[in-house]
Amino acid sequence: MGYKNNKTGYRDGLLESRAIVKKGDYALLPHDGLVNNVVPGFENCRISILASPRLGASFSDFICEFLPGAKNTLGFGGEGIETFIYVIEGELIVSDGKDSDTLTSGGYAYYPVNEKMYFENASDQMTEAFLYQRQYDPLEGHQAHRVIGNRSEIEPIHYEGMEDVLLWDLLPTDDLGFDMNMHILSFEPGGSHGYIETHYQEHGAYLLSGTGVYNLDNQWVPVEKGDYIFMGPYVPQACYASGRGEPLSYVYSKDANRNPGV
Ligand code: UGY
Ligand code: MN
Repeated sequence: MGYKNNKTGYRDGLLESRAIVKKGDYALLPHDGLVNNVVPGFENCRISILASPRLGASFSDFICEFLPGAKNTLGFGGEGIETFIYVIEGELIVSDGKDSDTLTSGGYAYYPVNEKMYFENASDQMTEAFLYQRQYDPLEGHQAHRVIGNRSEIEPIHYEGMEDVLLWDLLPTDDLGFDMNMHILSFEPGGSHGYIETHYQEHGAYLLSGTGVYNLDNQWVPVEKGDYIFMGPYVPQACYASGRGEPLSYVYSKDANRNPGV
């Protein structure tokens, strides 16, 4: 059920959901519970707000379907804000108002603080994309810069030495100008984390494919493609991939390169 698969209205059985919301700690937002929001600037789009400060996140995430002719001429991001977009499927023109890049499936763009992103879907098909925005945390003597890329151009690494778990780092990992990174983790069926992580950083993860079980604060919950997971600071986390053939993979953000302060 839900707007993402156009199954709304009367249903035969009981209302039920896999959603879990523990504000500030973690949340699982299954795809069938997402609702279509209005976000100023996004025209001809079906957009759903995922994590936000209201959930306890230091960032906001969105999943957006840009219908043919969709655009954003108001701009996404801007003063004090850094932005990121990952195209899951379709084609999207991303620009700063002058220079533009056409992103296709697996394509992404990071714009540093104060640079607005503008969008246009000039194709005749729907484009689905995952978006992120966050207040940039500056560090004296260092600056982030614009990054345009595609997952297919990056050689993934075996995550912590495991053959069946691959990691793509979408942004530079050796530049302190970046206060966050975006990654893709992909687990073949049967693959898993090597341990249950507990760490300072937050994540917002959108599941691109597969099925599995995710450990959130030591509860194992089933997850699948199209679900969204928010993991707040220190929340215990790990997953096992299940299913047949298709890896469990997700694109996710992680704050980085800053002193937590006292
Ligand atoms: O980068 C990470 O912390 C990642 N391994 N976390 C996660 O997948 N939940
Ligand atoms: Mn983690």
